[in-house]
Amino acid sequence: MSTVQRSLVLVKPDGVRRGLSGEVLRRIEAKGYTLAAVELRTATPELLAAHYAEHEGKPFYGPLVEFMLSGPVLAVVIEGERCIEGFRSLAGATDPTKAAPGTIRGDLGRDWGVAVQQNIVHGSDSEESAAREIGIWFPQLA
Ligand code: RTP
Ligand code: MG
Repeated sequence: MSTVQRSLVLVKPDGVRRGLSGEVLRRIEAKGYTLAAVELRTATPELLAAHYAEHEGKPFYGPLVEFMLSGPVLAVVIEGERCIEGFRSLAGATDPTKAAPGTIRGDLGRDWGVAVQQNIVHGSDSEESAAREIGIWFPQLA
């Protein structure tokens, strides 16, 4: 049975700064997902407050928002059967030190000794999150 999904992927400021945007897109396309939207964006505090609402109040929230404002992000909507779970597999574990080799975070990320995990990418974690996040970043697609 077909369960085509869309997921919001962000190449975070560390990934863009390190020139990894193309590598992330390459892995998404090599996996077989299609790109429904790709746009280099500068986040705003309002946009990040909406995007990271679930993390408000956690110790890493302030540093996370500051990090996400430190440079442009590549905002991407991907499409394909079960692509939400599929991209989370491509991304690997949140902590790039523990992420498995073969994943984006495992191959390209490391601990930089900073206050928050800089882990190159974000990917929606459920259909509900994907719909919410696509509505925040690409209201015209929602
Ligand atoms: P994402 O939302 O970025 O796809 O990553 P995730 O689901 O694997 O991680 P999540 O728990 O949603 O956390 C969001 C982002 O916050 C940063 N973080 N740092 N203790 C820490 O240093 C810490 N914990 C979370 C990471 O950038 C993580 O991706
Ligand atoms: Mg998350």
